[in-house]
Amino acid sequence: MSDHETVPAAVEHEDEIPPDHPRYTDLVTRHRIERGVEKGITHLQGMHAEGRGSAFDYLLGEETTETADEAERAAAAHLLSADQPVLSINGNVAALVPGEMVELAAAVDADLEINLFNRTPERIGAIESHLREHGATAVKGLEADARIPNLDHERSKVDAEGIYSADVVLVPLEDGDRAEALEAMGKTEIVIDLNPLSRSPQVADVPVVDNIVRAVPNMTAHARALQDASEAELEAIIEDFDRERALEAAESRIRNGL
Ligand code: PTJ
Repeated sequence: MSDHETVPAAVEHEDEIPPDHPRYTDLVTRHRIERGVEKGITHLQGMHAEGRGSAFDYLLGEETTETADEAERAAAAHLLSADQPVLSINGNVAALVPGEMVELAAAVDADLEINLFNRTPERIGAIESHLREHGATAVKGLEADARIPNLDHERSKVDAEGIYSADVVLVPLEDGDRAEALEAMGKTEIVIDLNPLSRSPQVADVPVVDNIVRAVPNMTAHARALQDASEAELEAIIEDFDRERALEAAESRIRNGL
């Protein structure tokens, strides 16, 4: 019997998923996305995104690789040395790691901004409440009083005091067009995406090819460890990170298991 055939048929709460199940993380992730859809947080397309991510994660060995860990440390260094860092939240991110994003924002003194591909007032409201239930005290992205240049209307909406004016942005599971448009605005972009061939990690200053459920807590751990680092130390970590090598290493792991 394969691992997939041992999946419990119906799970009401994620506590019912046995932690010793070989597919535990994948089951929890799927469950959170399903609940996210039910609560109006996650778009139905988020299920497709999750399925794609899950397949890449399987091929990556469902672990944080050495180069992903280096990327997560470089991401923490960028966020700590930023003037105005912003962490972007979409429907998948809110369903999968709401509390973890709040913790990362606190560790690097960043703002949280809801930034949706399929933007509706109902989803914005549901995600805001969800983030507040997980400890957020301030959430941007409700006003959307600025526009990212060269993107069509709904997808371009951001806060003037948030992503629009940020110098460093973390955009997990981001749409390729928007990642390119943010890059064209001159922002330092950190992208979390399990597909190294996707346009978003391809244009990122720091592509993090890892599952967001592992990547975000690990970035927070790095940020806490670097809390007292000097600007020069942070700069050295940023300079040492090689984005091309990180993308190549992830692709090689997926294609060849190396
Ligand atoms: O909530 P919205 O309206 O903003 O929409 C969000 C989605 C994710 C539906 C939207 O941005 C979208 O359609 O994204 P894509 O183009 O499907 O890209 C999502 C990327 O995230 C894909 O490359 C997946 O491989 C990757 N991905 C999915 N799940 C994870 C992931 N990467 C890291 N961790 C995951 N758990």
